[in-house]
Amino acid sequence: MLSSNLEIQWTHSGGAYSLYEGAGMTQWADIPMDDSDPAETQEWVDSLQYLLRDVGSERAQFILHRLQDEMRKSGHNLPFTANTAYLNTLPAEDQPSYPGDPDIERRVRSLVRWNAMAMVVRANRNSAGIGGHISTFASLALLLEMGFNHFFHGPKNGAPGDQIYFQGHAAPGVYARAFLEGRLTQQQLENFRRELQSGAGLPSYPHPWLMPGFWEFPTVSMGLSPIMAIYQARFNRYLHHRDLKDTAESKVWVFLGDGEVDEPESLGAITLASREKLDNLIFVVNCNLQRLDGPVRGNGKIIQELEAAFRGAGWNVIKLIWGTDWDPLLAKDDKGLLKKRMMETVDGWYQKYVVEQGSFIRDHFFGVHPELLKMVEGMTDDKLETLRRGGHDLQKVYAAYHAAVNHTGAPTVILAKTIKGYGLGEAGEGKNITHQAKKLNESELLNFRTRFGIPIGDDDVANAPFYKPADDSEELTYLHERRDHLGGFIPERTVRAKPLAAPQRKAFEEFFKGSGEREVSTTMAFVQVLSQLLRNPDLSQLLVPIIPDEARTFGMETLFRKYGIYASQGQLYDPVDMDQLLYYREARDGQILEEGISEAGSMASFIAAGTAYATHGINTIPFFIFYSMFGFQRIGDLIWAAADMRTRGFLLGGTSGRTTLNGEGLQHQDGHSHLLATTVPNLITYDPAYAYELAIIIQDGLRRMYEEQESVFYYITLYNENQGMPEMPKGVEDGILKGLYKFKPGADKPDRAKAHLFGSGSLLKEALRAQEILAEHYEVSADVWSVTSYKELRRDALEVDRWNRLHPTEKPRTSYIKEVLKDADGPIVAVTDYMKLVADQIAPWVPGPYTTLGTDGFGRSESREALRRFFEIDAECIAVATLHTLAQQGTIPMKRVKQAIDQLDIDPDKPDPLST
Ligand SMILES: Cc1ncc(C[n+]2csc(CCOP(=O)(O)OP(=O)(O)O)c2C)c(N)n1
Ligand SMILES: [Mg+2]
Repeated sequence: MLSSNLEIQWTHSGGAYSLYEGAGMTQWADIPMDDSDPAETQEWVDSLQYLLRDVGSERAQFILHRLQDEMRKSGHNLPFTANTAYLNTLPAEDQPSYPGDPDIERRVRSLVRWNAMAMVVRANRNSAGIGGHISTFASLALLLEMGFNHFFHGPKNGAPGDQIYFQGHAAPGVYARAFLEGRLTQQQLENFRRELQSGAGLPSYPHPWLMPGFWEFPTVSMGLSPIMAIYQARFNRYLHHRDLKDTAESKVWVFLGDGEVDEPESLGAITLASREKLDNLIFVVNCNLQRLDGPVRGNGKIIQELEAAFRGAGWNVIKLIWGTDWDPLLAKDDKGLLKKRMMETVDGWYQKYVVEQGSFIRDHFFGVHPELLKMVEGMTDDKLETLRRGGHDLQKVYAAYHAAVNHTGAPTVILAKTIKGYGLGEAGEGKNITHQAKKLNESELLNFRTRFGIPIGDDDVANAPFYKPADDSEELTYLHERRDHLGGFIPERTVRAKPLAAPQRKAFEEFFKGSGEREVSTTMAFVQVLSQLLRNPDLSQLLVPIIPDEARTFGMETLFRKYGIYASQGQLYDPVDMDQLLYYREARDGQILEEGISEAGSMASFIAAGTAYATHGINTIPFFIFYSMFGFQRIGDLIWAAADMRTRGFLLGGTSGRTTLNGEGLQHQDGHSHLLATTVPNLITYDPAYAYELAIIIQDGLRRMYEEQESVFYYITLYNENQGMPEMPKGVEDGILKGLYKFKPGADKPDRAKAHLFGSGSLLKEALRAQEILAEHYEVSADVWSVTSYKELRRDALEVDRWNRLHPTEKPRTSYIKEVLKDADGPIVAVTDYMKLVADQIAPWVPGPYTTLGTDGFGRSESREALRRFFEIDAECIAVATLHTLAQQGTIPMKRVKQAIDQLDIDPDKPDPLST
């Protein structure tokens, strides 16, 4: 037994501490502690120790497995633990020899550290409050530099290259390295966080939008990079299995914070990675035990918690906790006292050891047991203070990475224990404030300089100057040699795919003719457009349909059989519907990504597919169709990341419209995704009513994104209401794309009052019915317009206004909306199945009175008809709104409106949908 019941008291100058070790023998796992026969227990323990000592660990493992088997066979449960001891996973004796030059690498790393720190310090001196982070990279420096020197592969000479997701707040370290590599100028570093300065600056974090030749992945919104990376690794497999690209040698590395794992997205998809056996994926969790405010798990151990989660999910877990300094101590630890102490100490204490002196560590950590004290009696306090953690130990980090890249059959996570603000000393190393440390005073700079041996003289240090050695120095020569060897600089974003010719408009002629007697929805029309593209020999292979378990809702099961659902293992069973034409066919080369119920995962797949033009030089074209309600409001941040990343492709918001999706009620009925979509600058949004509009929009989207290579992507809403699709009127293509065109003029009768009705999507139908009501009963001639995109109309009008404002003496330009409505006399009433604000977007440019009708308020489970009356957007309400606007103008008397309300059977005292 390692210890008996025991409570140890010891004192320290700072006060008294006590440690309760718990009852009974040392526990690694949660097992019952009543030992009814200690002598017998000891026999078993002795046998095991004999095996370990005299035969070997493999034999011991075999015996334990056999015993477990026996238990299971006899129908008994086993105590479960997903944890191993709080030790390095890789035994010290199995470490591979180090292939690099530790000394030069240390010098390079030190320079990167210095420049990264100087970048933040200088930025904050020049511009108080500009911010920046020193301590994250300080903890990560070796973990990244090891990758740069030995593991990260660039895409040189046709190699697929690796994809590296850098911890966002460590960006200064990545810039500092690129500075040494000669890829960034001193002026850029000087203008860190000052992007608008002349000579260019640098964005705070990785943003491909802002540095399209440098950053590949936006990683700073915590939790997104792990999920994006998992699906990136899976997409690499997809490309491989579909023979689109050989990605066998490509690895995806993700560097994330230990605090970051609290974001649900961080761990939310880890079972996909193990299920898919993604051994091309490596997570490195920078376990510096701190987040922004304080410890990540002060009362526990984040590494143990993550080990259990990842092991439970089937990952290969490599714990990298202790540096080489600890190996001799552990070798002496026959009784397991040190291991026990390591295990029982919580992270809050480990953080404290960083800021305390060696004497404290001796008293507090080793002082709990005389034998532990004895173990370190030959070591000075200084030595105890600098006992290294795994993530700061060259040999150990190399061994972990080496094991990770060679592991097969499962993804790997490396849980690397580090120190936040490593090297900052008094300026914040390990302190709770370290995340916010932006400035170092003179003595702190001096200490940093000395600790890392930066060749800057005492007189200069206070300025925190950048330092770059001569191009032919040993350091830079080494650095370049390593990157050359590994395939070029990283990160580097290059658009490798060639422009792809989009199909001509005439290829979509079938959609221009109308559906005749047949009633179809725009969702069905979309599936037909997609099917047609899938038959196009030039595009077919590149299309990536993505669905989160809603294919049947959208009528896409028709694609299952022909194109197959991607499944890396193929189909290991006979599907229940195999005898049917449209059976659920899974295949290794399946084209459809059926992602299960994960909009976040589907979006991550969309991003991987929509950026493959850069990442892999292949123009894959994703079409991600989802319930529009579960798009922007659920995964809006991933959509924002997609925008930043210059993702191309089509997002399709199915079952859209607060009244068109009837029956489903409050949580499903979307009346605002178009509003949220408006916030994404490079997203082109459309709300089409008819099949021909949809076809024109998709054709143009393909042209703009893949032929013209514009950095835009599309959001198109689709409805599930069937209707006869009309033939495309002549000459409307341009209007469809610009956002507005006249669909059906009213009767040309000069004696009648004139009005204009704007309708979008399914509500265009109601506008057309209102046109009839107004003509038949109220002598109003209304033109009906289809508004396909309020966002596009507004974008154009804003651009024109701005140009006119900044060019006051030149001939003013006219916005499309003003141009197209210049002869539109009479009021305009707009109706949408979205909130009124969607239509209100264009109010400043609309001539004359403008009334908007929309679906503000919570949805209801009801029929379409009842819902449209409830939200006051049906034809009758449109007619009343039109008459009211005409009456406000003085064109007709108010009492006519009152009559209409009665005649059209509208209850004037009905509840207001906005507040009920
Ligand atoms: C989604 C999101 N929420 C909050 C933040 C703000 N934030 C930036 S760094 C940070 C703490 C990070 O801690 P950790 O993940 O442990 O990384 P470390 O800096 O310790 O390496 C927080 C909360 C963010 N970037 N993203
Ligand atoms: Mg942390």
